[in-house]
Amino acid sequence: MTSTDVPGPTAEDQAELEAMYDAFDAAHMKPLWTQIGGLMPTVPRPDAVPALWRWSTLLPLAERAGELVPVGRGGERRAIALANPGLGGAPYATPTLWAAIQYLGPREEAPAHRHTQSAFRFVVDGDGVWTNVEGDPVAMRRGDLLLTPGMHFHEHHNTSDRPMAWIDGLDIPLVRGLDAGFFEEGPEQLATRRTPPVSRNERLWAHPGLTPVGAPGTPASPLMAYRWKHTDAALTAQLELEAAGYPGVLEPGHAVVRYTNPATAGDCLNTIRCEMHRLRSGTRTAPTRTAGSSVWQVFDGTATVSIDAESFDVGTGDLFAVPSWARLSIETGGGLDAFHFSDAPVFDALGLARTHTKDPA
Ligand code: GTQ
Ligand code: FE2
Repeated sequence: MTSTDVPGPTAEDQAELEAMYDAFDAAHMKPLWTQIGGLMPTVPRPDAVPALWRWSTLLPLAERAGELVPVGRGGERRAIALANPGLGGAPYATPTLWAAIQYLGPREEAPAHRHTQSAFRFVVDGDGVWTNVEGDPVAMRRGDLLLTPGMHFHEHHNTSDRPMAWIDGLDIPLVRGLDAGFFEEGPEQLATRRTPPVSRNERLWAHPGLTPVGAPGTPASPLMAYRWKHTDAALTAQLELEAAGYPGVLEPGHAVVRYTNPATAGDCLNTIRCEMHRLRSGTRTAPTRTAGSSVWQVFDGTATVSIDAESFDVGTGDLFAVPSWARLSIETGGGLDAFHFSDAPVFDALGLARTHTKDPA
């Protein structure tokens, strides 16, 4: 008997199958075999798409919110999230990362609170705001990365007569997906309006290679501020060494520093990796795919960014999202400094980290 002679399902068989699927539905059960392609794809198939937000769009809208919307208890922060168009209207830049522009007018204050979500601020321009982290006043200035690890009380206050805007990065979608969110309001009064030039945590922890003996180490960084002066010097030195013929740079013309916990050399936050990239003028990075999603903000310079089939021309302040396993390449004519944050620590911790670099085409 050949296979063409195998009798097909009878009407009776069909009716039994349909009854079984109806019974699955009624019992809240789902068979794997009808959806395996969507559940277990051969490579990640993110809903998030390559997306671009221009600073020239974000900043005027944040200024408008500054005119129309007060900051205070309840809303907590005047932060406006970047919503990836692939994520169905959710206020998420990627499935794991929140990215927002936050704005404080002259003399404004954002009240104290703490939460299990980890946070950082990155300042593309301006100064005048202080963030008190556990009562320790930390100045926010151009090029600085400021941390608020999970469950640290924090409040922000603008001591100047000028407004200030910056970006926030948090693991809000990850923590939401894990149902791990806890949130507490802090005191109504600011912990302090003091504005010391150097925060207590920097006085303890901001000395390269020197660990304060007796100070408690923590999984997230005990250092809350990474100053542009240091970041810039590290990148400058890497590229100078490369130019002098010494090894140690990631790829030709591409220097990267990672913001780390000085007590462990691990990532500065438990769930978010932060890095600053510098591309020498005329550099193009090798096209790379990485499991895990990320967001970039141009700090200085211009570039053309290719993410899968998309291509964006970007300049200072512009942000773009890179979905998991999207092919990324960055090309700059005049040179580029770009801040990058990702969910890489989560992928590392769970054994999910993968990366693939192709030869430049
Ligand atoms: O500054 O404390 O963009 O709690 C989102 C949640 C900022 C903050 C955000 C927050 C904050
Ligand atoms: Fe917060």
